[in-house]
Amino acid sequence: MRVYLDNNATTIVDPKVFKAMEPFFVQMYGNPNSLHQFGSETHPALRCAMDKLYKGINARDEDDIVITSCATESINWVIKGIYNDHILNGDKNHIITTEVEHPAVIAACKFLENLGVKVTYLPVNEKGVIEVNTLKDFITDETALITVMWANNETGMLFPVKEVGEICKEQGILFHSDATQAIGKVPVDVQDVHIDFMSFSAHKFHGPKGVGGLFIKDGQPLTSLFHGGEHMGGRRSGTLNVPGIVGMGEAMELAVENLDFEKNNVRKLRDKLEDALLEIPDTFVVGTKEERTPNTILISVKGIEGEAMLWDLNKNGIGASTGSACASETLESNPVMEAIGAEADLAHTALRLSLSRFTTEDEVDFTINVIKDAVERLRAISSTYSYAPQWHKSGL
Ligand code: C6P
Repeated sequence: MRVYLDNNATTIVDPKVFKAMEPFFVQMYGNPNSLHQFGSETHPALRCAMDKLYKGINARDEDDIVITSCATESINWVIKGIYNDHILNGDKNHIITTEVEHPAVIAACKFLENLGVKVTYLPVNEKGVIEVNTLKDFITDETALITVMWANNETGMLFPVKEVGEICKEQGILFHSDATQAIGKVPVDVQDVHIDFMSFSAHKFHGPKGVGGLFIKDGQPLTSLFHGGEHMGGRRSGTLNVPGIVGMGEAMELAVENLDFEKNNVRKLRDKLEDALLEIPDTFVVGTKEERTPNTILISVKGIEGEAMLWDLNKNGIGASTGSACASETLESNPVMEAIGAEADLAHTALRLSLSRFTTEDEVDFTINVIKDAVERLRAISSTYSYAPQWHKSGL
């Protein structure tokens, strides 16, 4: 059996999405900006996809969405664009974000720090989320941007974006949220939450890789990263990725249609897996089930290095991760576990299991058995666990 439990890294393309994309590779391959029929025959599908996208997040209209290549691009665009428009060319010099953002946010903020921008990285509580009161304490007259993720990629924890949006509105601060892990898992409504910018990537919700988007409220100005032609109204130059956009539109529509399925069915399987794993002594999961996206578990299994567990799972055909795919090539400890205050050796024991609407109960049952066997075997040879039985009694 092959079991894919790394859906926060990427997801399978829904066959319906693939089918919608197919005609735009070898039949309707024209450049939409060309004046001949090869180009213009792609227009209806592009318009339809843009409609599905803006409706999926309840934006005002398609002009509020700019297609990019991925969330990383969208995030870099917002952060560097605001630097250009409001910090370099204004009187503000401060950005607030969190310690547990995706590397795309953290690295873009570090880049700006090197250029002299002040950045506050908000700490998180033991559940891995920020406290709104702490955020208020750090706001100054110089704060140009607050960037807080909608859902964390490692823990699945949902962030208080509605409250953050209200604070930003009251104080006249721009608000960006990285919703990459929220779309398709929980409702994302840009009119319900006061939000100026929101980033997303199609491949996280069963769309293709290499295409994403940036929601820009009321199409407000944001200096472009990519200069060139007049694509996307001149905001993001580069020939349109027609199959990608069509696929992302289809994936968005399906994601919204499947939200109840996520909330009920995916969550039921996730909870079954989590409850079974928590029966193993000396395990803990970050954050409560209710406050997380329905598909994610970040579990610590004391005494077992995450990489050793992954190796064992992989041998049995199960794909999982120790955390963000962007950081997992290095054997560093899980940064979110560190941010919640876990000891370094515990932060090395993180295992991220992320399900999708394609995960089956048989796969979950198989995974439970494999993990239980692996824990028994690996703990028996673990120098930190088998020789330190007192861990059983101690808490975190
Ligand atoms: N996180 C993970 O394993 P791209 O790669 O640009 O499509 O998405 C970047 C990104 C941005 N924000 C969040 C919250 C994300 O989770 C990701 C992608 C993957 O957690 C790959 S590093």
